[in-house]
Amino acid sequence: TIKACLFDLDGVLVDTARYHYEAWKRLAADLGFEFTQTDNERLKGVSRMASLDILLSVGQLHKSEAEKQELAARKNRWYVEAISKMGPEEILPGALSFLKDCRESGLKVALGSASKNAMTILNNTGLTPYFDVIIDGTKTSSAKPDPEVFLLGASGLEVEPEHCVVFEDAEAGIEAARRAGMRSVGIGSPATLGEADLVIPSLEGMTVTRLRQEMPA
Ligand code: B16
Ligand code: MG
Repeated sequence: TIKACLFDLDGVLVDTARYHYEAWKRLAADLGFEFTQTDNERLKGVSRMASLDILLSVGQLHKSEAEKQELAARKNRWYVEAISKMGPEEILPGALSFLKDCRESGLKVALGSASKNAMTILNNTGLTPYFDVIIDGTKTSSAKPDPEVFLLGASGLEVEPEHCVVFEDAEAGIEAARRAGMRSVGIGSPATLGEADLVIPSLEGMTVTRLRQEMPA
């Protein structure tokens, strides 16, 4: 039986990937190289410092730890500036009605995001009240594919992992769910999310009834 749903934020409930991309691209331009949309795919679901390491490898640059801290902070200032202007219209199609359906159906709801900026995004879009438990990048020490973020979510909800379903757009997140002993729904393409128990293009049209029908027991 399904008793709880755990949601990733970026790419599942809101489309913040484009703000991350704009900020990383601007940082790369400051450093004198181009960072493409394709390069950016590799940053999905990855933590801020790991993202910076990938970006620097694309530019074939080596930086000291202190320089890296400064570069990450610079990118984050631009990103925070962008998300501070977000509103409820930036919630992805189907996300709000599915969250409401979960609550009305008596399922518990948690957030499991790698982002340290999750609270700003949830508050600006009005999504905060839909969550019983919020686990974000300020509460975890290991990044996805480590299962920590989802295990903390499940224990906060007091639901066993076998009764939890994770919604994720990143391969690392699907792997984290599997390692947590949870079932998963991939949001995106089966080509990258094939390891998920169910793959759907978006939350549009998703309901608790449909989830119960399509999710293997
Ligand atoms: P921040 P998620 C992740 O959020 C993003 O997908 C990833 O691109 C980002 O680098 C990471 O959060 C850290 O974000 O710099 O705001 O702490 O998909 O796990 O909700
Ligand atoms: Mg994501």
